[in-house]
Amino acid sequence: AGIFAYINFCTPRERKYILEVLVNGLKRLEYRGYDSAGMVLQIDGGNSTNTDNKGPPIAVIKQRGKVSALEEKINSKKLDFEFKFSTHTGIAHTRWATHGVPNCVNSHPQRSDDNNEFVVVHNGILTNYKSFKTFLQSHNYEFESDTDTEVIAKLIKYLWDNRESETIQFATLVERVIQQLEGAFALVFKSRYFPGQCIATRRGSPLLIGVHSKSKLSTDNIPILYSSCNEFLNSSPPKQLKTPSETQPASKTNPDETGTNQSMQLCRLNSTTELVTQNGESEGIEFYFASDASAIIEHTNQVIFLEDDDVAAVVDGALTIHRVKRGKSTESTTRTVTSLQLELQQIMKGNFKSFMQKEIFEQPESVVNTMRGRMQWEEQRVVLGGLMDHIDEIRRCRRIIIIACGTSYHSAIATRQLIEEMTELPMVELASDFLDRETPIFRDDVCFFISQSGETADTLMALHYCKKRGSLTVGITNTVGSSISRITDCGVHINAGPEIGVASTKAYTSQFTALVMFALMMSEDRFSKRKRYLEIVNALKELPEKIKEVLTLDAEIKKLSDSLYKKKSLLVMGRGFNFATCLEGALKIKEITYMHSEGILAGELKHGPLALVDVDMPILMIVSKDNVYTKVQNALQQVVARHGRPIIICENDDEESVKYASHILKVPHTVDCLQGILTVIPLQLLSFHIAQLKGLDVDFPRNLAKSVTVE
Ligand code: UD2
Ligand code: MG
Repeated sequence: AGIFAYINFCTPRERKYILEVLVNGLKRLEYRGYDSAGMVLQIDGGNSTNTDNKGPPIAVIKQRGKVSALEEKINSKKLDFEFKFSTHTGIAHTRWATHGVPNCVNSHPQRSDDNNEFVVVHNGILTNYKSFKTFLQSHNYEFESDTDTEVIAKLIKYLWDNRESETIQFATLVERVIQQLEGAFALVFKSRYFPGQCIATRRGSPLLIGVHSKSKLSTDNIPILYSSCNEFLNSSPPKQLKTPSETQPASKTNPDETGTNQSMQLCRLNSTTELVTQNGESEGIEFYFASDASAIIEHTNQVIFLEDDDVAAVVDGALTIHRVKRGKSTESTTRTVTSLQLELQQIMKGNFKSFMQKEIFEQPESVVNTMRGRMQWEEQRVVLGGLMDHIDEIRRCRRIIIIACGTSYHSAIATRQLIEEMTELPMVELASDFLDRETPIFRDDVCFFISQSGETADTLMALHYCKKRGSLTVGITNTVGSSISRITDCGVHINAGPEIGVASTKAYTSQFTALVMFALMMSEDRFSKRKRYLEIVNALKELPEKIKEVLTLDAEIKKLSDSLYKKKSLLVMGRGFNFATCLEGALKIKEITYMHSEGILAGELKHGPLALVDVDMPILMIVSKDNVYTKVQNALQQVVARHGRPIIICENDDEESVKYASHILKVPHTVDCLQGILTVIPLQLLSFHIAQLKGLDVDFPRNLAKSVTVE
């Protein structure tokens, strides 16, 4: 998803121009993937007579599909495109559904009510919106969408409706809102009550501000304004917001810090804490808010990166940064205006050669998003909300049958051993073969269907087949509102974000992670599995950092691909927890490099594949320090005895395996059942670099489609 906002203050701009800037901003973010788009615009310059006393009216325009479809919709409206705004705030958004299907009403901006009193755009996922929804509904706030985001728009209106003072500031309302939110967000707000203002904030999702002005800026260091909001939190209802699941009770705040009216005073703007132009005026200043630098760079290279829980306010062309409380003394008390350097531009789309490469490098974040709100680290618990209502039934079942195709099938292979260990139940099936065999299915079976798109034809047919036979059906998909997500009885959205490259990468590691979480959830109250359970929970916590470490192998892998890209074949060998990596690695190579590649179970070597081994045959072996380490060493010896000189992916401290390698790729150690996530990434990178060297289109390999919706 993407956010782009544009504010021109005392800089006359035609509506046409403003629209162009907003649409263009969204187009720069298109590469992130989305399924719908929307924006909020001012209807006039604020001079109209307000029939409803709510401030100048604003328009929310939304459309399912491409940004260009939104553009068409706007152009078809009867708007005066030549109208000149001296000051205007426009906010635009591309959405990727995480709550509710992609449609107009679920798109952003979300609004507080029919009059658009408050509107908001949101990137990220809230994990505690449900209790607020119930709370607000009980106070007669009517919801129109299925999104988590709508709660934010309603909540800010609730706080406004219950304000203690007429002079309350927009930024203060936003501060109060975010104190109630859990999960990840980047937010930009606009309100009819605060014309000419725009408030932005973030936690866990990126957001930056670009500034463009004719004259020099007043400062390069914007001091943060601290406002202790204790006054609000300690006050009695209805101002105090309580919900059934309130996790941060107001009493937590230190009473010493309570100062009456302090918040109001501290929040007041003064010229030393504002970013304006040097002549002390804000005339001729323009601001851009975006979730990604690539949308801003064409307008300005002067940017401010917001930190978690910063609230940035543009009021009458002046920018201020607010925080509720001063943090540790080591925390910076200013935000710096920095110049976007080439270095930074390197992390932008322009410098990723393809979606696939971008998605490979996204994996430290995408696995976090898969775990967000579900791994409760402090309690060492796993809560897959989508399975809660059915987990007992799943625990009681006779068999678990996991059905999938391609990469999704490999994620099932990768986690089968753990699921087996924790539940003593599963089987894994290829959807097409499962159907060909007309596999017997019964009412006491639980059938899982894994698919990134949620539309994979064979998997979908297997789902219908199992449903008809009365089994419980569970989906694991990346696409909210997809057929599999809708038709299954329950399931897990992996929340990896849109995957555009045809060769699946981040969806694989997120499916893997989700299935591991499922195995944990199944065994959470089994005393005999407790130690193992905790070991895995702790490893999941460290996983994102370890993925980052693996990604630093990129340059080395690029070099390695130089020696491989002219070869005809690559054998990938391993066993146990790494077997799935062999299959998935070989699939990546086949898919995008068109080179023959085969994933070989090392235990099968003697039964045939060994005949392929000689001094010329490229071989890659995966070795981990797990229960099959000695057996893999044996296989390695057999390969070496036939003059094979394998490339070896092993753990950092493996001194033994490296002796026989032509090339070594060392990855960090994690718990055995997660090692496959760390070992598959070098193979994703390898296939990417080989395809690059061969001059192939990595994102759109020949003969393949992103979602296989035909049998
Ligand atoms: C929900 C929200 C999530 C977050 C969280 C906070 C949605 C879609 N998700 O996530 O964003 O706010 O609550 O607690 O609103 N389902 C299927 N088949 C599938 C996948 C999912 O039936 O293939 C069902 C699932 O059983 C559940 C619903 O869809 O009823 C949402 O699934 P989820 O995994 O997004 O659920 P959860 O609780 O993690
Ligand atoms: Mg969302």
